[in-house]
Amino acid sequence: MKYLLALTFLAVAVSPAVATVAEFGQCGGQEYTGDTVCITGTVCTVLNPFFFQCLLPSSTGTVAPTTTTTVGTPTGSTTSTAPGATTCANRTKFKFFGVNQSGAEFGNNVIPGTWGKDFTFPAPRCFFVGKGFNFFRVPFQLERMVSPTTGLAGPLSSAYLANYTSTFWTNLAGQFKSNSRVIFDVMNEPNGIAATTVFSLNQAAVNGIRASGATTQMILVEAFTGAWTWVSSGNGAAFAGGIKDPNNNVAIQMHQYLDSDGSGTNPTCVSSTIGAERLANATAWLQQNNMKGFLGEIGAGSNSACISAVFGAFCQMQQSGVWIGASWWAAGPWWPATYFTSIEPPNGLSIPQILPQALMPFL
Ligand SMILES: *[C@@H]1O[C@H](CO)[C@@H](O)[C@H](O)[C@H]1NC(C)=O
Ligand SMILES: *[C@@H]1O[C@H](CO)[C@@H](O)[C@H](O)[C@H]1NC(C)=O
Ligand SMILES: *[C@@H]1O[C@H](CO)[C@@H](O)[C@H](O)[C@H]1NC(C)=O
Ligand SMILES: CC(=O)N[C@H]1CO[C@H](CO)[C@@H](O)[C@@H]1O
Repeated sequence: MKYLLALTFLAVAVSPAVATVAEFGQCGGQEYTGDTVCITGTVCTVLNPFFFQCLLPSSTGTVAPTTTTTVGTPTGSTTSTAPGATTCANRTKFKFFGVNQSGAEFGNNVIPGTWGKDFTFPAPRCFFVGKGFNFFRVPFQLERMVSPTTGLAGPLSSAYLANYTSTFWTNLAGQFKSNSRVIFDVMNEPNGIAATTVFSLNQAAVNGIRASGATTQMILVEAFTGAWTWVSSGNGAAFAGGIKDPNNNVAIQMHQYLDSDGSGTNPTCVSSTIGAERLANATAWLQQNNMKGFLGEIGAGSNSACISAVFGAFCQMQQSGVWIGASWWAAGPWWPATYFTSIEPPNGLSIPQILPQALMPFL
């Protein structure tokens, strides 16, 4: 079992330097203001109104005009010939949008484990901040933070905590309780516990966090199962009463993968519409119960069905008004180069296609 914290960075404007754009780099699209000249051998290719990309000439797609960075039609009135869902009308942007940063929770069968061998601390990623993302979900291992021999009430491991804080929060001021860039994420996917018990444990965590003096930050509560079975699993009934928070700043975190069993282990998506379909029930539940949702994990393969499915999921979320944020699974330096949902720069498999085509349109 793992406790998770997540934090947000304020987005920092990055002025693009004048340079040629590398293969797979962005070279145009709606609201894009960066460089438009592709590196020799590649051409600026229109993938959708939001994203033109430097690709080898053999790639399919329309070559972008060389003199403009504003080609593309406004959201909602498109006449684009791009295939599949590429526009999303009448949406409200997420308050928080980012990635999962894995590493400190790795090696969970070796406690406490050795830094650099069993686990690591991912460095902050300007790559994402520069693109406009503002949220990082940072998992850690509970048994490393609090030794099993002293139990939950024992002291925090100062070495683990120090690396956690120094690696991620060097530039963030103060203690957690006064740090407005922190969001508490109570526990990742609590599994094998009755939904009503999970609800009670989350309520206890919220009570404890507020009692510590941390009254300003948002708290995300989770249960096990994906959004698609939020209601049918009994979580909906257990959480319908609502977590009581004196500061009224709790959202419900759910996860959703788009492969056949919803585990996020297969790069094949069920269909190009499975994202919106799997979220529909949870979206309706949030609306009916007047609650806010946060999609803490979503990931899928880099193929056209998955790209459309992820686009459709985010479109529904932003049109619904009840989802305040999302984070892509996953970044972190220890994912193998072949990991199909990796968005770790520079070569993560999600960077060339899903990032520009299904994530960045929703920034
Ligand atoms: C946009 O969505 C809001 C909320 O659902 C709705 O009230 C409004 O009429 C919509 N506007 C358009 C142009 O569809
Ligand atoms: C913290 O990081 C240092 C390297 O910066 C490493 O030597 C040490 O083992 C780490 N400790 C823990 C508990 O992660
Ligand atoms: C969600 O699905 C359940 C069945 O699993 C159904 O009973 C319920 O009506 C659905 N809720 C909404 C809001 O669609
Ligand atoms: C698909 C996937 O690997 N999901 C993982 C997300 O991260 C949590 C831990 O933070 C794992 O439990 C999930 O399996």
